[in-house]
Amino acid sequence: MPLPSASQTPSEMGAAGAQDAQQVDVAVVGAGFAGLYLLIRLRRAGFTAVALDTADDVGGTWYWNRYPGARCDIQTTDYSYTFDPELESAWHWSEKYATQPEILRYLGFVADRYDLRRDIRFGTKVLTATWDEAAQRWLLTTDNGKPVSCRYYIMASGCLSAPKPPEIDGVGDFKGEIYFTGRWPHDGVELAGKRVAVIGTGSSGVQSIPKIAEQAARLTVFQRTPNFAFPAHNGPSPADRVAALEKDRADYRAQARMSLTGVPLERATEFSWQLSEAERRQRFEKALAAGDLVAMLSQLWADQGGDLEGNALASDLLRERIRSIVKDPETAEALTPRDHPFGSKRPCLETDYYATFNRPNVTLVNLRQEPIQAITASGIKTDRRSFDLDVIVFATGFDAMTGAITSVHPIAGRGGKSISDVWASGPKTYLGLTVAGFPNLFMITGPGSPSVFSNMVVSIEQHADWVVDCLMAMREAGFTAIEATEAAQAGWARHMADCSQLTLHRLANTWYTGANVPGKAPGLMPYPGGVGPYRTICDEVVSRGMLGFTLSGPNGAAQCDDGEIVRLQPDVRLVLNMLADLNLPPLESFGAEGARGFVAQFNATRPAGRPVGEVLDGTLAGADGPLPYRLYRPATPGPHPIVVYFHGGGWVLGDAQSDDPFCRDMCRRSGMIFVSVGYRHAPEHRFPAAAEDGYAALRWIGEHAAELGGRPGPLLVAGWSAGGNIAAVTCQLARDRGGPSIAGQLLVNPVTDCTFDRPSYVENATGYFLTRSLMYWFWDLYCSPADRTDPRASPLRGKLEGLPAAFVVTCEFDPLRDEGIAYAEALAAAGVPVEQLQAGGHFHSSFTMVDVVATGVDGRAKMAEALRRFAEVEEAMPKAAE
Ligand code: NA7
Repeated sequence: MPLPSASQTPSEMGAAGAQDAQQVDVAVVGAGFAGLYLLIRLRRAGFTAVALDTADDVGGTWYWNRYPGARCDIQTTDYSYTFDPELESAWHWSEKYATQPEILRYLGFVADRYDLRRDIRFGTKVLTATWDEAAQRWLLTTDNGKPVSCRYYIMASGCLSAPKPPEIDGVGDFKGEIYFTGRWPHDGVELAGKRVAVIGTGSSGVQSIPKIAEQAARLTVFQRTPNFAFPAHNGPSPADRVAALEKDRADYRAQARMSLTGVPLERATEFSWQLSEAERRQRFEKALAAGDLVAMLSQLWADQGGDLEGNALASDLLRERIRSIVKDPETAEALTPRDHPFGSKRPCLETDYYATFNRPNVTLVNLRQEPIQAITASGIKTDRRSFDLDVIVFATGFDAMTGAITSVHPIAGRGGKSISDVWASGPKTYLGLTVAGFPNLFMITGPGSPSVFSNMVVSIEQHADWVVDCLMAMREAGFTAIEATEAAQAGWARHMADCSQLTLHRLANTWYTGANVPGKAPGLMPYPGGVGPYRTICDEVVSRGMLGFTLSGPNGAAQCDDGEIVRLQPDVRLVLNMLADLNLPPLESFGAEGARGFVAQFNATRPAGRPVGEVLDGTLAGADGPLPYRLYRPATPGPHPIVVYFHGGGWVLGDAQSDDPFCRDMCRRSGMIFVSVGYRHAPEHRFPAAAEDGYAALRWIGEHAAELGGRPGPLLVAGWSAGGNIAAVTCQLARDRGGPSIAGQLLVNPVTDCTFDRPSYVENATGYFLTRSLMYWFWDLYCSPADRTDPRASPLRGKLEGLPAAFVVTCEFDPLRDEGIAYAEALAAAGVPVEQLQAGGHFHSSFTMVDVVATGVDGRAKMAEALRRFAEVEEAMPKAAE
């Protein structure tokens, strides 16, 4: 079959090629886990299908990666198809972690059991894929046999299928043997008595190095970046895991599908600071003994994956283990990862990896200290020495995710657009499944889907099910083309970016972010929001009428529900879904006492806040008697600036305890004393009690600043929600009543006005926890309608000139959003220096739910910076508190 010439239009190519093409409904590239399952599903759904693979048998990644020691590092209980219980009982894995040959046998067994080989064209490379607009079909040219004309084209080409080129000068000069772990010869390699080099210490290097060391006369390992690795403890599958699976297989699989990683392990919920050092070590030892990636990545403490301090505790324990095994201190140090947080780069499971460096025939070369200059005829030359070699093994990895699509063959979509061009600045996808401009093209575990952040088999089954269900629904409805919209795709990119804030992946150079391939556009490629949440999002796309897709068919049939599937921050979405599932009665229906009890009960279930230098409770003079306060002092040497803080709760609820995590966090971040004031509540004390208490507290704190450990000079004022209202009012009163002097005000989601008709009140009236009717109730309890226009209730109606500089925070999904923005704008119009943070995807409680809404971190960091600017604090905060 001749290649299409560049001058041919897609339609011409389609018309010419299509004549003698193999006609199918669906063509699939790849005959690994994904391709095989797709064939099963497509066939059962009544579609004609063909799979094409360059290999001469099934297996995909397990066909190619045959290097010594190659194994899966997800346990076999979980790394199996789950779609057919009979298949599960027909196959028995021999070990906890299956070897490459056993996995290949399994896939062969599956291919035979479902008679799949008859629909697979082995030894066939697809050369081009071109969308034929007129025919509304894809035309594939191949290097072996007929072209293929298909309605739908599915890339089941994996994530790590395109090996990276060597990237080192002189490879062609080497007179010895060269091998790539990802393309290992099928009949093995004789290494006995040879001088062998391995370049690369990712999973392939870590697995193969101990095996190669056993065979080779000499092994020299060339390491650029050490990885975190811990023992696999391979052997029989652990009894508890097998028992859990066998007790209720369906339930076990269902839990896996809704878990974050595709493996149903409970994640740690306690934060590192809630555990003693001994408890932390005990957890670490338990995870170490489990020999399980998912356990080590998720079962130590809740803050291990997203917080640098929590992560450092885990990283240190792993580093300590390396020193305990490797005898030569210099080698141990070279093997110790120090340039990335644990988990931000793919950790490895090892079997005798570190111990291998104690062998007399093994040498580690640290390329950070002596880079490779060139490969020569006789071996490898670094800038310090030369190594004579018989064999060089490249374990240098893959052009991951995008490479597995773009390097298969050129793909030309609508208007001849090439997918490589469209992705030149990084992959753009909708759900990691589809790409705008490429109708009827699907990717299984593509960039933008959980893929390599998950148990691949679970993700593959979910994707294949979603795609085939989609094709069936289209057939039913008479549609023949489907394409993601640009808006949906852009929304997915934003959601991906939001999710990645919850991880530390941005702090490492890895193949997850494209950093391993010179010149590749940087950006996190796998979806980091978790398998379960991702599945619910895909399902929601369907239940909302294929949101974000254009569907079309013959006779002008068309449908497009455009939009973004996730507009909330990922953790806000989870919190709101959880609250919706609880189906709680409205807070206002409890009455004031009942609502206070409910909030207290809720607060009791929250984890203890993060430690600060000191927390002490005291009493200050309010407007009409003593008031409690709670003071948070930073651990740094004082005196510190003082922030007078007012908690939220609609003037009715809340106390120091309710806003305790926020105060602790802000105290740590700003390096300032926070004094949380227990002002009087309505309905027992109606307007203006809270406002007057706020001002009285400010005065008292100003007068006692030195005793409290405060720095001489102006105070700062802050508050959230109704507390933001009191903070704003307090600033106005301080200006009008002769002090004390205030350096700046931080208003977080403040109540500023008594009007309820701004758009945010309408758009966010229900569904975002703080409802419009709850706000009505708060206002009714606090303030009679006649008093509401008083600036002490509605500061937006007051005089704004001469107020302290302000930082005003508003959230997109908050009824109070627009009055907060209105206040910021009015302050600016009155000549007050104002900065705004309009937080997209957040709700009213995002910033104060410190322990739950981790995406609030960035906002709180900005608030702390603003406070420090107001107070003219110049010295940098210690790193750990950032
Ligand atoms: P990885 O994890 O990408 O590892 C590749 C290794 O090769 C890694 O240590 C790289 O160092 C090193 N490397 C890459 N290019 C070079 C050059 N030019 N010079 C020296 N060293 C280099 O691939 P694997 O095959 O081990 O594992 C892939 C995945 O398969 C694994 O994560 C599991 O998901 C299964 P670097 O870290 O880039 O400095």
